[in-house]
Formats: sequence, C-alpha cells, structure tokens
Amino acid sequence: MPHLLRQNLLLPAPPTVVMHDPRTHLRHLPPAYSPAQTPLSRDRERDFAPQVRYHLELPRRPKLRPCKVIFVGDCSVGKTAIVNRFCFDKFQSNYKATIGVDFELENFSILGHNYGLEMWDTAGQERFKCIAGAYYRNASVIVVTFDMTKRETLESAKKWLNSALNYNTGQKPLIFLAGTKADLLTKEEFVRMERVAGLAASEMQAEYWSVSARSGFKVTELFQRIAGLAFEEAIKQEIKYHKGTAQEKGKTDTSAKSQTFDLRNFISSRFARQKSGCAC
Ligand SMILES: Nc1nc2c(ncn2[C@@H]2O[C@H](COP(=O)(O)OP(=O)(O)O)[C@@H](O)[C@H]2O)c(=O)[nH]1
Ligand SMILES: [Mg+2]
Repeated sequence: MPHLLRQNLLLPAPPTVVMHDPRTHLRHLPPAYSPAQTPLSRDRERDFAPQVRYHLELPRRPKLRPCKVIFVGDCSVGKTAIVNRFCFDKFQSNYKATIGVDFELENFSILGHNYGLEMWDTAGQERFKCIAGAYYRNASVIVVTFDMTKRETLESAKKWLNSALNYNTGQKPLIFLAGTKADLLTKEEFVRMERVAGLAASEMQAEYWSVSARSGFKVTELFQRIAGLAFEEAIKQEIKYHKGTAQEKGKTDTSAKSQTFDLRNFISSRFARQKSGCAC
C-alpha cells in the first residue's frame, strides 16, 4: 500500500486541458452570409482590420463593455427560437410568447479577449411595446427578424427597425435582417424569398441572413458574425477615443507652451522697458 501511494505521488500531475468552445472562440472575422448582401465594405477585407489587430497587441488591455444585441420583429417570427438555438442548442416547437423582455448573456473569446454578447429578446406584441422601448436604448446591434413563410412580417420589418433606431440616435448600431424558418420553404420559395429580402435588407442598410432555429441552419454563423463585427467596432471606437484624448492632451500641452512663451515675452519686454526707463 505505501508503495502504491509513493507511486501515486511520483506520478506527474495530469495535464489541464482547457476546452475551447469553437462556436465562441474567434481568431478571424467570420464571413457574411453572402458578400453581395452586406453593406459592410469590411467584408471584402475578409478579416479584422490591421489597426484592430495592432491595437490588441499593445500591452494595455482594451476595456470592453458587453455588447447589447436586440431582436425585434413581429410576434411569433422566431426571435426567441434563434436565441435559444444558439445559447442552449435547443428548439421548442410549441409556441410560448415572450412576456416583456428576455435576456441571455453569451461570452466570446475574440483574438484572446473576452467579449460578452447580451441578447435582449423583446416581445413583438404591440401591447408590450411600451415596456420594450426602454430596452431598445444603447443597442450596438439590431437584429430585425421576419418569418420567411410570411411575407407580411418582412413588410413590418422596416417599421420595427425605425422604432429601434428612434431610441438609438447616437452611435449607429450594426443592423442585421434575419429571415427565419428557412426549413419550411421549398428550394424555389427559398430563392424567391431571399431575393425579395435581399432588396429589403439593402434598403435598410442591413446585412442579410437566412436561418432556421429548427435545423440550426446558419444560426451559429450569424451569432459569430454579430460578435466579430461588434467586437471590431468596439475596438475601433476605443482607438478613436485614445486618439481623441491624445490630441486633446497635445492641445493642452501646446497651449501651456504658448503661455510660457507669452510669459517669457512679457517679462523680457517689461525688462526692456524698465531698462529704457519707461514706467507705463
Ligand atoms: N419550423 C420552424 N419553426 C420555428 C422556427 N423558429 C421558430 N419556430 C416556431 O415558431 C413559433 C414562434 O417562435 P418564437 O421563437 O417563440 O417566436 P417569437 O415570438 O418571435 O419569439 C414557435 O412555435 C417555434 O417553434 C424555425 O426555424 N423553423
Ligand atoms: Mg419570443
């Protein structure tokens, strides 16, 4: 027995294996659903901007607030279903209306930095609109959702976007248009609907995605894209902020310098006047 114990003690400690969830670990900017259906020119760059990568190499860690993502759209289009598919990998076919606002947090690791997505799943019903309004504020991302099998839900998508934008007049949020329930369409219907929705998306200056919470089609990809783009935007804002404060500091330094200069001029002119005997 003691022999066994000694043997156990001599055993090297088991290696600690850190399991990364590949869905939430990003090393590159995830691509758009279709390069033709995104208003974001950075899609052509196909990766995080070089200045973003450079900024992240600096010893100073960026201070990132969680990103607020709001889902808007008619009742029963599948807002809760796509959030649940991504966060819990589950799908419920029986409908349970969201009352007021639901909230989920998902943590990402992007280029080695933690970044949280706060998902605000608002109730689509008109009667909850007054409560939901308060939750629209300070959204970094708006996901306008419609049901691909119900054309009228695409028609009201613009109305939902405008309501959300009314509460976000400062920094313009990233806008996505997501067509849900793609599994219920035939191939022809799917192609036709994508064409119509693509046009609506470009009018809304939104990036277009077709998804299905039931089959999981493109759900992970959509959330990864949201996280990647929002993260990049947050870092760009931080770079802008640091540049702004550096310039502000530069300005104060120059004005301090010019004050010293003025003072020096003043003293020397005073001294010259005193020398010349003028007392005024
Ligand atoms: N076939 C299919 N049904 C879906 C899909 N997404 C949602 N549903 C169903 O549509 C109904 C409404 O979904 P829900 O997410 O609660 O809608 P919400 O009111 O917009 O949050 C539910 O019965 C869901 O099971 C999907 O991708 N495919
Ligand atoms: Mg819901």
